[in-house]
Amino acid sequence: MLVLFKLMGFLGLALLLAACGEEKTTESVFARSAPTCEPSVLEGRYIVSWEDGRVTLETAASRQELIDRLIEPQLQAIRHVESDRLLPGLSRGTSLKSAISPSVPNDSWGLAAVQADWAWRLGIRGQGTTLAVIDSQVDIDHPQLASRIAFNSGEMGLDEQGRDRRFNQIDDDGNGYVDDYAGYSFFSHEPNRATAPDIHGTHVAGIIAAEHEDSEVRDADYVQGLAPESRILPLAFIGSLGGGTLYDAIRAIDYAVMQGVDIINASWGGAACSPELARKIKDLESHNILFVAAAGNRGIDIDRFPEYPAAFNFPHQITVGSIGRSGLMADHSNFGDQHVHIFAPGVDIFSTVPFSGHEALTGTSMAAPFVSGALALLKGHRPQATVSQLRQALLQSVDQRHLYRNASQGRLNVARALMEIENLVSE
Ligand SMILES: [Ca+2]
Ligand SMILES: [Ca+2]
Repeated sequence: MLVLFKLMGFLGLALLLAACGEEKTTESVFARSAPTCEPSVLEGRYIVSWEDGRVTLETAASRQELIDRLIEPQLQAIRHVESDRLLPGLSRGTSLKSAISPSVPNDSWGLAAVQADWAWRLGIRGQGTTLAVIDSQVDIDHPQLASRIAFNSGEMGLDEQGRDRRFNQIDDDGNGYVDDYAGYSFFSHEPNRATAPDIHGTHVAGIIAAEHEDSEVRDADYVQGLAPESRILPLAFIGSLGGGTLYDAIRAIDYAVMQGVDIINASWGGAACSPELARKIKDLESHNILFVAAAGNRGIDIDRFPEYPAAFNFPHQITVGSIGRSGLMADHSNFGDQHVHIFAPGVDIFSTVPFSGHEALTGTSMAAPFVSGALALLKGHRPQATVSQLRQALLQSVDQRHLYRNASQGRLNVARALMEIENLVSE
């Protein structure tokens, strides 16, 4: 609670005032934000949070015009208002393919380091779990991902006119989204519009769920997902700007809740600027959804220099930093004795990329999906486990070989985490 109030104090005094029953005014509904947030403001775009729970995007020529036209007449119906912003996303992983010998294309040191095959040998593969990858566009046609997508049956097959429901521009299942047969792309900001699959989201999805090939004869470029029988719900909001908008991130989170996912992977982040984003992520706990965030790639202590969502520190959140092949923390990785919870492999990680490709990338964006995949294994093994039991099993079973600067002082170990969840939750 203390963290929440600190956060609210920093992000949105208006929220706190409203909660204390102060008179609402056309000025008090505006969330205050730190000066560091100002550069990310998208001019003329406002996120309006209504008392009935809706969140809408409103455009206005100026703040005064918004007040006169919308806020003043409907003041009692409005909870608060904030500027839409650009969430910069994490610096994109560096492609290292050229630095790695083509003769060892599927180097999977990360999977070995977390002892993933211990789970697979027991048949524990993430069955029955769904993970939202809120990121850039996932390549849903990648041969190692196509079977792992959480397709929406209500937007599949033929409609009454014999047209393919996937592309008929009709919301066939009436869930408010047209043709959302394979997740959805949330691009409300025209310059950010993306249509082609992107390397970042595709790589993250593959670390979690890339299908395993049973054949002894494998493609040279074969990778293995940590939870190869889990399903990925691709929710794209990071586009050509190299980031995404706050409003689109909020809508993607809402969609993930609507579809009842088990885990959200958030390999993105930036400045602390939004009370509404904090509220949405906080609310995930009541839906029994785990929120996994990348710690960030600036090599800094986020206890002192917080980045968000990494540093929200909600009880259903796990923030992940990176280790390299040596087992030591990677130079790029953010850390924090309170706000980072665990480390996982995040250097030279091979995974899927668009158009049937595979590449090695580096960053906490790669470490977070290791933890998401591990949670899918635990959840698949003990479907009745609560969010707090899953988180506890993961964080109590870490390898503490080095003096890691995170709350568990450890790094991911899948084998030990599985033993831990068996201790916590009986069959
Ligand atoms: Ca629909
Ligand atoms: Ca349709």
